[in-house]
Amino acid sequence: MESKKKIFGIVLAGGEGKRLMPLTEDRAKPAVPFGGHYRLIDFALSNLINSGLTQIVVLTQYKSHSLDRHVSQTWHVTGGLFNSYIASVPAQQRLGKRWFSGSADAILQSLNLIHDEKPDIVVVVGADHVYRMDFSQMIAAHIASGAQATVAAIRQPIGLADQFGVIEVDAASPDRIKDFREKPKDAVGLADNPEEVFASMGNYVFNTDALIEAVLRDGEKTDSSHDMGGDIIPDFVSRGEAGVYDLKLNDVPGSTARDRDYWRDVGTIDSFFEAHQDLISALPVFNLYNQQWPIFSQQLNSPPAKFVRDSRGALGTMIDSIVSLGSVISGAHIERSVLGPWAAVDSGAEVVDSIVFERVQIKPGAIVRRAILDKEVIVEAGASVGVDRDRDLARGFSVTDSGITVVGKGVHVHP
Ligand code: ADQ
Repeated sequence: MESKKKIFGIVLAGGEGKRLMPLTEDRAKPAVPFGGHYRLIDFALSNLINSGLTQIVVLTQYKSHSLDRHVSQTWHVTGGLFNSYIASVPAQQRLGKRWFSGSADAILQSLNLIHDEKPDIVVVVGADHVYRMDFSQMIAAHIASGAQATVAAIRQPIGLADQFGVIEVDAASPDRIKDFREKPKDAVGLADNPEEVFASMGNYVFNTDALIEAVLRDGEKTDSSHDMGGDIIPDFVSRGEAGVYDLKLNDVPGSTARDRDYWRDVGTIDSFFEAHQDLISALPVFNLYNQQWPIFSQQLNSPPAKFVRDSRGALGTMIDSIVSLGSVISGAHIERSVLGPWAAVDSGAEVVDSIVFERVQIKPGAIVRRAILDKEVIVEAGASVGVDRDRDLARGFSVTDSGITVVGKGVHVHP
């Protein structure tokens, strides 16, 4: 980390996450549980803390209660560092009685936080991705390049181009952005691989004055959607001031050949599901056990997970799965699944290819396959989820085209 530069972190956490419904029914997308006891925002915050940032604000607005609680309970900076904090800042309505209209407006409405700290550099990151990244390396590259704004980027399949900001670079100066288009429908693939595009990760490094000027300029525009990717970055590109930082260059301590460059946008139920699959094999694609770059989260004051025979002495089995603290699995079969805290899975029940959140109960003989069960769902004895698509739909559960059933918070599933 450039020790002489003062760095300020902003986490954009106001996203609604409509495509993750019903998991975002009453929580903001960054507060959606992930990988057992984590929340999505823990990945961005862990990366910033591990990168050495000590002043970080989390801008929230949409259904922010559970997010604010998570940030304040989990992310209080300890260790006596002078003026270190991670603060959750709900929409302040400083510029009139309105919510943030877009991510750039969220920064505009929060400029007082930047003015208070007078940083040299502001790092702005999204809150809904699963990845490891050392921002100190990106900041060093930003400073060396002389750009006013630097966008982190990664190669993605061209079929996903309409979900991302797509970056074009000049072969002559590969760390400069020549063209940037937000979510184009007609993206052209890269010269060396037409099946891929260079996509913005939604993480940016700015020189402070340039960021302030850009959001003020944008705030004046009546034809802007006040979006970082849609408006602010294209503005820097049009001025020839935008650089790009390839995640490939990022060497996170303790990362393996498998999970170097790992980055998943978990914006849909399918991608959320797949990212969980990346955690659970013996050689995981994303390694939660890298102690040199820990992913922090709330440390639950809970008993350990326990696996026991059922009351009649029948054995259970568990393979390729994650089970969180407080869970009790008795005589059940768990396979390729992720169980959140305080899961209770009873005799003869089967949980396969599934994700269950906190305090889910799966009673004797119940079957859960290719399903996501939100907090406090109870699957009654002998009931099934994810076995009969039409029946799941008829019971009001959502089922994706790929056949993943999602059961909302607190629902009781009957046989
Ligand atoms: P999207 O994720 O579609 O694309 P957006 O919906 O603005 O863009 O969300 C970006 C981040 O800002 C998220 O973390 C979200 O929670 C947060 N956010 C959104 N609106 C907000 C608001 N009003 N207040 C506070 N926070 C808000 C972005 C970029 C693309 C890039 C993808 C990568 O625009 O260029 O490719 O991220 O996933």
